[in-house]
Amino acid sequence: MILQNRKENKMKEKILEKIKEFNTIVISRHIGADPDALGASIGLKHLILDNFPKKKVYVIGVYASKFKSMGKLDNIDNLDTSNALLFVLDTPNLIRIDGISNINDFKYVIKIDHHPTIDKFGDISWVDTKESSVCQMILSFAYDNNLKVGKEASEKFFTGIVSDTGRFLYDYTTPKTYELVSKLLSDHKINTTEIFNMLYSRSLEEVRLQGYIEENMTVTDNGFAYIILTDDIIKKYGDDTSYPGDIVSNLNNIDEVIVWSIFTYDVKNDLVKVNVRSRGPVISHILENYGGGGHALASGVRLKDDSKVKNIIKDLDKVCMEYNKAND
Ligand SMILES: [Mn+2]
Repeated sequence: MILQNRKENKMKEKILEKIKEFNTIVISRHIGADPDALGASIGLKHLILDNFPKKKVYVIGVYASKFKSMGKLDNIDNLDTSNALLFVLDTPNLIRIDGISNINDFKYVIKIDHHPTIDKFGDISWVDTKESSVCQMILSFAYDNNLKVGKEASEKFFTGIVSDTGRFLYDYTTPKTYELVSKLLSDHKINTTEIFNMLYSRSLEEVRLQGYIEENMTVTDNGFAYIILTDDIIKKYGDDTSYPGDIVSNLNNIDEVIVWSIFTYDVKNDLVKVNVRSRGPVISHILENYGGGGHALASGVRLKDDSKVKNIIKDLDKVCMEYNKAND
């Protein structure tokens, strides 16, 4: 443990050195931005500028209208990146980096992530699957290096930690998480109510879609629950294919269910989105087999068509069966 910490502290020192060394810094994160990815990127930008106001820092990627209040994103179309430092946050594989076609266009790359590694990349790669969120990692980086963490950066980090821990529910919420958040809230008067409203207020359509799912999902004898949302259903409940991605986390804590999944036909983007959660069996490897991935207990994949849907259902049900057998 002490060795692990020593290694981590070295890494944090080295990351700070690189921030000091480069004048142009670009920050990216995974496609389909979520509050941790956005909070970490925008928070890191504020953190760098709070401490090194002369640096040029850009946060890139596709804008997420749902989280627009978290801050503006930048455009680097005309930026010469050959002497720039690139941060890739919260992204385990190259293909999911938002807004960057080739990381080799940058002089130096730092990866910071808490997903299991899929692609090894980065001149520095700080990956720790025990961390609740990348926001938590960057916050501890800031405190350990005695950096000034301003109010805006603190708000972003708080938002990401709250969101990725499911409001301190998931088991990688550790004493360290509470310690960091406690310091953060002591240092700044943060309007947590506003942040919780932004994260958790939902449209009536989305809530009704959740009702439809709860009413109509199939639950197998092995404890696997799933539903397939066709285009008709999506249209009936507001025509927004991002809803299932939020809803899936709310189906937790059902006695009869240990793994659950939503398959969503996204006709506009011509794909089938698969969101999977578990409160027992590890499911990430199954989704990796189909080209997706994520965390051990929270994973997903985007399929080009529905030809693999039946196989995924079969594989997930089998994982549940084996898990039940092993834990009988
Ligand atoms: Mn994350």
